[in-house]
Amino acid sequence: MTKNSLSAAVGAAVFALSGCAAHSDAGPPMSGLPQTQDVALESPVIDARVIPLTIHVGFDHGEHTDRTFGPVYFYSPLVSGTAQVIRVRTGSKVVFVNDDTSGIPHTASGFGPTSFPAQFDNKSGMRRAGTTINSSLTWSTGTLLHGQRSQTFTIGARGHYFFGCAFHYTTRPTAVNGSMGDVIVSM
Ligand SMILES: [Cu+2]
Repeated sequence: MTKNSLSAAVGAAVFALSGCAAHSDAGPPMSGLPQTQDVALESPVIDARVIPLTIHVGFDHGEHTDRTFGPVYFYSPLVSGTAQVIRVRTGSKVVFVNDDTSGIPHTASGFGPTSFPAQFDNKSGMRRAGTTINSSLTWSTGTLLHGQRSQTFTIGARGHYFFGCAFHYTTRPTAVNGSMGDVIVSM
């Protein structure tokens, strides 16, 4: 095919596509648009029942105000980028890794299913405990030094589980206080 006949073919394809798009305008009006905005505001549900999900821990992730849970800090399923509420399928497996570029130690420690507590109230804190993320106040990664990975946790029954860092959780996170807490949603 010569260059000219190729561009002619591409032109025809573009014309066909735009004809298609014009035709679909007659269908349900803009049904995709609000859905797309919802996904952007609430983190997507991740299925990690077969391959464990890495949850990255560090100040690099900053603050994010979740539509359902409000401000959360410093935990993310993304290597870089903003903090997120972790939404996963029930039975998923997760591993926390401290890859904070500042080199500071952190933990992820459960606060139960009700709300962020007024102060850190996990029973294990800097000691590694448990392998299930559930409504207890006992599961914890223990202290994760820079580069360390936690034990593998299995996500328990449907619900939402608040958690935070034994070193950097001060009180309920607000958009400005930098209190290191987040939520795992099992769904
Ligand atoms: Cu911390």
